Amino acid sequence: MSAPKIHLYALAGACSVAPHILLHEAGLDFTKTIYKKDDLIKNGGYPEELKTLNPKAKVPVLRVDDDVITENPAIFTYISQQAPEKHLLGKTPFETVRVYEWLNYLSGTLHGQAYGMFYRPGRWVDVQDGSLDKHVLARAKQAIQESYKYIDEKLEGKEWAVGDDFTAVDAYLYVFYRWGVAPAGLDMEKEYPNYTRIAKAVAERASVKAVLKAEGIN
Ligand SMILES: N[C@@H](CCC(=O)N[C@@H](CS)C(=O)NCC(=O)O)C(=O)O
Repeated sequence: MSAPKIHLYALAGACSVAPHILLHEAGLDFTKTIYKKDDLIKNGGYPEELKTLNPKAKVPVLRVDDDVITENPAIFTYISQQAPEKHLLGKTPFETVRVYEWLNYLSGTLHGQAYGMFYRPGRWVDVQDGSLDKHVLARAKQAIQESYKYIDEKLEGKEWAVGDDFTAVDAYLYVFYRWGVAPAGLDMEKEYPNYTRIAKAVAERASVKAVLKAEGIN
C-alpha cells in the first residue's frame, strides 16, 4: 500500500503550528498551505478552497488522500497513528488518557473559551457595535491568566507534560505559550516558570525550528 498523501492547511502562528510540528516529529511526508493573517484580512477571511474543505472555516485542516480531518485532537491522533513508535500520544494506555485530558482542556477551555473571547469578542455578545468588546476582552484576559496558572501548577517538577517524553500535549502547549507572550502580552517567564521550562524545551526541537522557518514566524 502506498503512503497516504497528506496536506496541511495552516495559518502562520495559529493553533495549526501544533499539527505542523507533529508532522515533522512523526517524520511524515506532507505538503502544506500556510495562510498569512494579512492576506486573510485583505481578502475577508479564508479562501473558498478552505471553506469547502472545512465549513467551520477554521484551520488546521488535514487532507489525507480524499479524507478531510479537522479539530486538533483528531488531527494529532491521526498523525500519531502514522508513527506509533514516536509515542506522540504517550507510551502507555494511561498516558494516552492523560494526553486526551490535556488536549480537551487546551482545546475547549483555553483555546475555545478564553482565546475565543480574546480574539473574537464580538462573537460573545449580541451587540455588534463593539461597545461591549472591552468587557469581553477584560474577562478573556482573566480567563487566560487563570488557565495559565492552572497549567503552570500542573507542570510543577515535570520535564514534559505527560510521562517522561515529548507528546502532542507539549506541541499544543507551545502554541498557547507563544500567544501568552504576544498578543496577550503577559510576562510568561516571570509568571509561569514551569510552563516556560517546557516551552523552551519544545522550542529547542528541530521540528519546531523547521516550522517557525516554514511559517515565517519567530
Ligand atoms: N476547535 C478547533 C479550533 C480551530 C480554530 O479556532 N482555529 C483558528 C486558528 S487558531 C481559526 O481558524 N479561526 C478562524 C475563526 O474562528 O474564524 C481545533 O481545535 O482545531
